[in-house]
Amino acid sequence: MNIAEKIRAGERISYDEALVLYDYDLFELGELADFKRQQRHKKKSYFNINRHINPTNVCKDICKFCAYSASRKNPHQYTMTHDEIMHIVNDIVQRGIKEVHIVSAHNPQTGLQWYLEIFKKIKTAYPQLHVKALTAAEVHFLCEEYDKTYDELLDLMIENGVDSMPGGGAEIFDEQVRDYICKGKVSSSQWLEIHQKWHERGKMSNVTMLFGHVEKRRDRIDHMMRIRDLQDRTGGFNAFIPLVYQSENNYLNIQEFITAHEILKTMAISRIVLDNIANIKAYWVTSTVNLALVAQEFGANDLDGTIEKESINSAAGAASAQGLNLNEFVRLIKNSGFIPVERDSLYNELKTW
Ligand code: V47
Repeated sequence: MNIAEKIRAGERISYDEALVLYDYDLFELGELADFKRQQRHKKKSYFNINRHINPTNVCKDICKFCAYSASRKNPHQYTMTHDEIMHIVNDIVQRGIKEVHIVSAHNPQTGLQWYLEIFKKIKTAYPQLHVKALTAAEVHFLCEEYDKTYDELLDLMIENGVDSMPGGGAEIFDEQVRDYICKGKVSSSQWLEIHQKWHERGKMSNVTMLFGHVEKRRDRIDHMMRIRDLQDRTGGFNAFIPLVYQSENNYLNIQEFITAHEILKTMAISRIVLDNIANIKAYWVTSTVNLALVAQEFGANDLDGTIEKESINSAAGAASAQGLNLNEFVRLIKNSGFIPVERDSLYNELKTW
């Protein structure tokens, strides 16, 4: 059987075979990825109505790709008070938003309670609002800073009302690349250990991959393989999210940008390799909306959400400082030939638009 036959027969492909897929013609690869997508989701494309909040940009870490952190190229330092955060949350709940995605920089000045108590305040006021918060990178930072074990911190997150964990901070798991782009932050094995422990508590999370910088194709496949291994053991990942590197205002200094062709190939391969993760997210913030719409034909079945406001990727050049209008979002999905299905944060279907 050749690789394409194996994929159509539902057989798992190896690291070497996944690497060979990059040499396939883009449209042949797209057809294979679409075959896998349609087996699970037919023509449905998921989205949710969500809001991102990034409460502080003060950061102890020094990731080269980051334009958001005030310790890098961003001179505008800020840290929100809980009242400021609650003001946003009060407003979004009134407007029907169902998920709040809270991710911060690693701020050593606020104390642990500033990070945790806000979840309790939100959950007490709005038990039905899904709180997706704290990346594994933040978890690791807080544990080091405040002398907690991962187990202790994850339990505190649950006690305070965190429902699921976002997939940030995974970057690229290859240790050499990781050392170059974000030395000193949570290591690959620590990132995976934190998510494993979270899944063992019966909780779900996402996983990202930052690509299009110095990594090679083999590093992306290695990243996917490490994710597939953990997912085999826990089943706790809801979605895989390939994040396209944004080049502005940071210290990575990449001269040659990744092509749309390579982005689509990577999306398609992730759909094929990650046979145990139901959802592949085309995150329009970093891919552009147009390419995310095309990616629906290359394996992606999820377009994240309306977002409203986003600070991390937009600091590096993404057009996401403001989110997308809901009706416009729905119209775009429909016009691209897919069925817009609003989902909740755990991928239960809420409404077909
Ligand atoms: O971890 C930072 C990335 C991530 C840049 O779980 C950059 O549903 C591109 O993880 N270019 C945070 N990316 C965002 C994130 C996320 C986003 C949407 C949904 C979910 C989810 C998670 O942003 C960081 C980092 O990998 N990032 N700088 C940059 N220059």
